[in-house]
Amino acid sequence: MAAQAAEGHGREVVLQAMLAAGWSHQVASEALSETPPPALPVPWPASAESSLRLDAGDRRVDISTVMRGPDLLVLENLLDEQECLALIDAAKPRLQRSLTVALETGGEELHDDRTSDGMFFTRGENTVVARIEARIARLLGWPLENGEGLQVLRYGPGTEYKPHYDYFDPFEPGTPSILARGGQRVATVIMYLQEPAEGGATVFPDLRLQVVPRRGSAVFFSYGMAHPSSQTLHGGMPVLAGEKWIATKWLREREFV
Ligand code: PD2
Ligand code: ZN
Repeated sequence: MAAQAAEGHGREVVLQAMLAAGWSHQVASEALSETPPPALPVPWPASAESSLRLDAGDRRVDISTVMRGPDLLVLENLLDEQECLALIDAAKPRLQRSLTVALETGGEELHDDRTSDGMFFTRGENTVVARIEARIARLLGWPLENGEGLQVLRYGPGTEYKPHYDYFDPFEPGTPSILARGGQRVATVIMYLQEPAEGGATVFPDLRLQVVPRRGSAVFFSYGMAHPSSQTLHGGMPVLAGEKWIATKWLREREFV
């Protein structure tokens, strides 16, 4: 059942198979939502638990916080100020009200849970984007090709991103078409390009953790299981004053096409 779900079969298909095998409807649907899919390999820098800094190729990145289970790092100086400003400048003319993935169809839709403006760069779109992507790949030991294009978001006062999981729900009917482009998401890197005057922390409610959105720093976390037991529920708290800008890199199991 979990294997079928991981392959992206719709919940309905798996449910029908269980009913045909003699499960009662109630027991089958409860089991479906409770069974975690198999754990996937995830990125993790080998020396993260012993080093103060990580080699990211063209620079050394400072580690300020390490968590295991769920696996999470807070990184300082992942980006320099010029890189943050360059991403903001290049993104600004292309911002649109953010869409979220519509899991029922695999398309995108406007959603009140996410009130920021955003855009996507394609992978390697300009020299700054390419440099940052190479840095993340080196730092995490995860193939550059497995990354989605960088997303940039701008949050003005009063805007937020309500808590959610970044993986795709294996039982939603739109998931198979999303997974066809590189498999599941297995990790997220949220980079802070501009800090707001007030508010805007990234919150992990299950961990009772808030990461302060400091320019140039980042939070990395992984989720080998596309299931709430990953404890990777996270959200962007409302910005109370000023503007918060972030860039997000989502990493897939395989090459993202
Ligand atoms: O802006 C954030 O703090 C935030 C919170 C939750 C960003 C994302 N998720 C994301 O880009 O997935
Ligand atoms: Zn997120």
